[in-house]
Amino acid sequence: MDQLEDLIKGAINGSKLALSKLITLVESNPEVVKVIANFIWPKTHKAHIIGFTGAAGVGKSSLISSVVNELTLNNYSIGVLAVDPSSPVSGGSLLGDRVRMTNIRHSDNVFIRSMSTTSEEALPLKALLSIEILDALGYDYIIIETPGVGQFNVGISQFADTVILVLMPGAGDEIQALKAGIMEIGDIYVINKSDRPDADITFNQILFALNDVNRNDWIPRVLKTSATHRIGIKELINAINDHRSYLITTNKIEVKRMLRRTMELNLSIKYKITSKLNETLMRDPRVKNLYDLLVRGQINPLSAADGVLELMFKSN
Ligand SMILES: Nc1nc2c(ncn2[C@@H]2O[C@H](COP(=O)(O)OP(=O)(O)OP(=O)(O)O)[C@@H](O)[C@H]2O)c(=O)[nH]1
Ligand SMILES: [Mg+2]
Repeated sequence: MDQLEDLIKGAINGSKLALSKLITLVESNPEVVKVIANFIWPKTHKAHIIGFTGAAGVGKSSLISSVVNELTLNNYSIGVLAVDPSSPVSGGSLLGDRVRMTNIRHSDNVFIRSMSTTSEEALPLKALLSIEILDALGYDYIIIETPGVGQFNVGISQFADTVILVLMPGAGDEIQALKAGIMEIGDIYVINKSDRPDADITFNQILFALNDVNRNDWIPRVLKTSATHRIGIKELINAINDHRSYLITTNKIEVKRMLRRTMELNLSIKYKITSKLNETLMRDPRVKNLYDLLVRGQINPLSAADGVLELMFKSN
C-alpha cells in the first residue's frame, strides 16, 4: 500500500507516469481508492467536467483535441478521459486506435487516458474515480469522451457539468428519431464538420427541435464547428465557460456534484455486489446445484436467482 501513497504523491508533484500507474491500479481494483481517499475527497473541487457525446465518427476526439489545444494556450491544465466500449481487450492501455487525439499539442498541462469498458453504464466506476483523482490533483478542465451508441448516452448529464452533444451535417433523421432522448440532455449542441454541405440545414433542424423542449433557465447553445479546419473552437469554449458561470451563479454546480457522488455510490454498490456474487458463485457448490437444476428445467431462472441471492447475503 506504500506504493499507492508514493504514486499519489508523485502525481501531486506533477508526474504523469505516477498518475498513469495510479489510474491503472484503480482500474484493476477500485477498492484501492480507500487507501488514498484522504488525498482525494476532502480537496476543494474546482475542475469543470465536460462530457462530449455523439454517434461514432462525428468528430468528438478531433473536437476535443482542438479544444484542448486552445485551452492550453491560456495555460489551463486539462485531463482527458476517452471511454471506449468497443475495445474490451485494451483495458488500461494508453491511447487506443479509435482515440484520434494524436494532434494534441504536447504539453505538461495535459493528461490523456483512454479507458475501455464493457459495461452498459454511462460511465464505469473506474472512470468516475479517475475523474475524482484528476479533480483532486487540480486540473482545471476534465473532458470525457463517451460514445453515444445507437441511442445517445443519456446518463452523461449525471456526471458531467456541461454536456456537449456532437452531431454532423445530415444528422436530421437521427434527430427526428431520437428527439425525446437527445433534446433534453445537451447543454451545448455542436454541428461539427460544418465545412461540409448541409451544415446549415442540420443547424436549423436542431434549433427547431429544441423549440419544443421546455427547459428552465439555461437555453441550450447551438454551434457550428469544424475540428479539422479549427473553426468555431473559441466560440465553443466561450459557450462552455458561459454554461459554467450559469451553473455557479445558480448554485446548480452543487446539484451536479451531488449527482456525480450519488452515481459513485450507486456504482460502488453494484461493483461490490457483483464482486461478492462472483466470489459466492465460485465457492459455493449450492450455486452450482441451482445452475444444474436450471439447465434441467427443474427451476425457473428467477427462482434460481432468488436462491443465489439468499446464499450470497447469508454467507456474510
Ligand atoms: N471534414 C471534416 N472531417 C472531420 C472533422 N472533424 C473530424 N473529422 C474527421 O472525421 C473522422 C472521425 O473523427 P473522430 O474525431 O475520430 O470522431 P469520433 O466522434 O471521436 O469517433 P469515434 O470515437 O470513433 O466515435 C476523422 O477522419 C476526422 O478527421 C471536421 O470538422 N470536418
Ligand atoms: Mg473518438
